Amino acid sequence: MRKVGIVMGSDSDLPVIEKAVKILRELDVPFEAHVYSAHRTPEEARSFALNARENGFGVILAAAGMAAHLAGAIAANTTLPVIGIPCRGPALDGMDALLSTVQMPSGIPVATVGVGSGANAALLAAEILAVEDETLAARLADKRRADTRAVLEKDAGIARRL
Ligand code: RP5
Repeated sequence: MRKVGIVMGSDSDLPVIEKAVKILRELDVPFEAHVYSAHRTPEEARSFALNARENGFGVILAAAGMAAHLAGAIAANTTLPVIGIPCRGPALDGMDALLSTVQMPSGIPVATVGVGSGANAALLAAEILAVEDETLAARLADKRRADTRAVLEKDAGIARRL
């Protein structure tokens, strides 16, 4: 199976990435994580993206906050699918990163999830890899069923409590 590449702009984005890693581990999806910044280490970010396909990656998650150019900068240098995760910063509650990540010019797409949505980013990455992987598709279906059961248990719990 191809790997999920995870790039974060700073180690301060780690709490968001940990949500993604938890899901990838649950689904047994291989991944590799790096701290590369579009602004502070532009050469490393570029080189990672340029070599990602030949290095065995199938999809890339890019998490960044503030003027979040990381996902776009990665997408500019690969035709692998890139999923942007806007992270909350000290001002504007993540709206700055959300708009910076989602508003890509035509020709260079970034599939953007919600602010801080590491879990959905990982699920989307797994769904992309599962297009050609029946075993992973079955694991995703099992997870959906387990998540559904968990909500129905909460429903029953609420009925008992009220
Ligand atoms: C962005 O700036 C990073 O992705 C992070 O969300 C934000 C703040 O970075 P630090 O100052 O915490 O390193 O590039």
